[in-house]
Amino acid sequence: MKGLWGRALWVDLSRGDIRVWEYPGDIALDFIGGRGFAIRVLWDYLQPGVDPLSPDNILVFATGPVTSLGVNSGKMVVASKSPLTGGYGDGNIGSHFGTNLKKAGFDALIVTGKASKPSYIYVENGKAYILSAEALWGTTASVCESRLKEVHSRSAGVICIGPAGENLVRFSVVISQSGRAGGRPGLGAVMGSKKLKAVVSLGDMDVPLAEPREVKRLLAEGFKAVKGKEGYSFWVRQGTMATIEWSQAASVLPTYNFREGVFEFYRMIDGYSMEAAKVDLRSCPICAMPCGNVVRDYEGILSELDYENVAMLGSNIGIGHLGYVSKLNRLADELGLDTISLGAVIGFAMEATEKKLIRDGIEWGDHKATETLIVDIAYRRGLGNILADGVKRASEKIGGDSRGWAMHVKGLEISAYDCHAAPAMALAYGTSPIGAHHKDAWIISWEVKTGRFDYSEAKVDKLIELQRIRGGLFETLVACRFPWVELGLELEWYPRIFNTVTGLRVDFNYFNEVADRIYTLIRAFWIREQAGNWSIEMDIPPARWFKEPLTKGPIAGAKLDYDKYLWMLKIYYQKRGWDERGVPRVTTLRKLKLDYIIPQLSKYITLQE
Ligand code: PTT
Ligand code: SF4
Repeated sequence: MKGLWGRALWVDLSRGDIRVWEYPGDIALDFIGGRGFAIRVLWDYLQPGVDPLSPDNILVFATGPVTSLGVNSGKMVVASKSPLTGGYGDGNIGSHFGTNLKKAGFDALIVTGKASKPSYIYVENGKAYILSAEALWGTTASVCESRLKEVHSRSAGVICIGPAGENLVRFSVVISQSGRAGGRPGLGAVMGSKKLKAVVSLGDMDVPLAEPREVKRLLAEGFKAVKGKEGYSFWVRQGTMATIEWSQAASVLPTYNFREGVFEFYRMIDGYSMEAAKVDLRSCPICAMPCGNVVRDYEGILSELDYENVAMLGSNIGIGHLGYVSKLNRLADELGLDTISLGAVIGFAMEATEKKLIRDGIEWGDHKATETLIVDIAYRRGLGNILADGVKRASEKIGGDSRGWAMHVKGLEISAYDCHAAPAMALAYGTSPIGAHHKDAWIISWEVKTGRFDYSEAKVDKLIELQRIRGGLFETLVACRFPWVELGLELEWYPRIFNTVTGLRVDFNYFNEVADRIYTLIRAFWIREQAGNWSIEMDIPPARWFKEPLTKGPIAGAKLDYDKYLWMLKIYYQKRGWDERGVPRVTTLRKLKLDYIIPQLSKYITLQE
């Protein structure tokens, strides 16, 4: 397939071995790239049941056929077995590392083993090296990146971990460009466990394209279309930060550990407050609609804000001051912690303090104590050490009734949308392939518009449609979904660019089938890695949303209905061709050309026809 090199770099850090893998063409045809490539590699090559923090875990950085070409295609997928959830974990990060890796002649970098001392991998035009990172170990993300750029080139792309990844915090992320983060399910810790401080790339090779002139024309057309969209100027003013105001109006802004959906001080942290403080606008590489809003925190230091970061480190923990929130966000970026999980574990600790389940805890809204706690999490000290393992494990240690308000699904903390009155969004969290993340189906905006209190088959259909587009198309191409989601770039543009890049002639049926194959293989991976201990409970959000109604705002009294949620979940399984336990059926595996996994999957669970 054109648009891909058909080559990946395979680096074994234990043996110091680097080899070029010319991977079989059917991987590209059946899985395209990005997330598809990653799950195929993990299923085929990961030894079942490995400890995610052991040398045997596999870490994949994967681009796709459109990565590095233009119109928001400076993205890549990072994936591994997650130390937070024990299942499949991935993230999507905008970084010059991805574009340079592709231009260096590789579609992906696969890392196994563990280095004997801190190391980093440097890739440049067809070659790769394992180099010492002893002088970088212990540095924060921005210091690490700038030192590596001084050594290699200002144009080099760098992805690195901060102290949290080194200390194996289970929700540590990988960081790039000081404000791009990826791999919520602890992929920073996977790097740390391999003593891999960073990956660096530099490349200037052009990947062969099927119709180069038409690609150029379409990219120019897409670029112009994005710039001409009605919402463009507001988007570059506020980006994802506009969502604070929307979430408050819709009563879905996570507040006080997802007890409520409205926050009394939301105005102090919304998009307009951000605009007043904004000093810069950054972006991922080759972006047509930049959204990296940079402000100064209360100490005058730069911090790049997004909706999720501000909601989880603001309203969810009772902090209504943008300068304070910005400092917490900056700490997360420097230390390499996922802001969503961080806000969730801190909110959990504040509620546990209020309920006297922990002594010497932390009060709601105490920003100074929160700063200290964040550093303690990154360095695994005291209460921070308990929280560093994520909210699920923390609730198992703390006990009481905390399981019901430990806000996660499958071990991944819930991102910033409250679901007391959003059953389809709750189902999106329940069935997301990495745990409770919104990226595969941000169905909540459609749901609030079309009837938020309904439980219906139409909602399940919409959910699957979104999962196919967002979790399939965008995660395999690999490109930022915002031109389509936020500005309404026509979805049809994507198959057009894909066809001219690759030389294939496909339509949405092809992309939907690839997406379904990926979803089903990821599900099989979860079941295999749980050694068959799979249950429908894994797809159910926390009890809080079913048992404790909202007490504030225009929809006070709202809560989810458990039986109706289960009803929608069962319909979801049927539509995916999975049985009533959520396990893929043999017929589905065959239909999706996944026959070859049947013998192995059957060892872990009885498969139904
Ligand atoms: C993403 C998750 C998100 S989703 C946010 S804000 W968002 C948080 N950002 C963090 C951060 O910042 N620092 C930090 N230390 N932790 C953070 N954790 C949270 O991580 C991101 C954008 C955003 S901003 C979103 S929605 C879109 N996500 C895309 C996606 O998933 N796929 C895709 N094809 N396109 C996307 N475009 C948008 O990209 P994860 P980024 Mg991120 C500082 O990685 O693991 O997927 O978690 O990648 O380059 O920062 O861009 O309101
Ligand atoms: Fe990155 Fe935002 Fe541009 Fe998407 S819209 S590529 S997240 S800067």
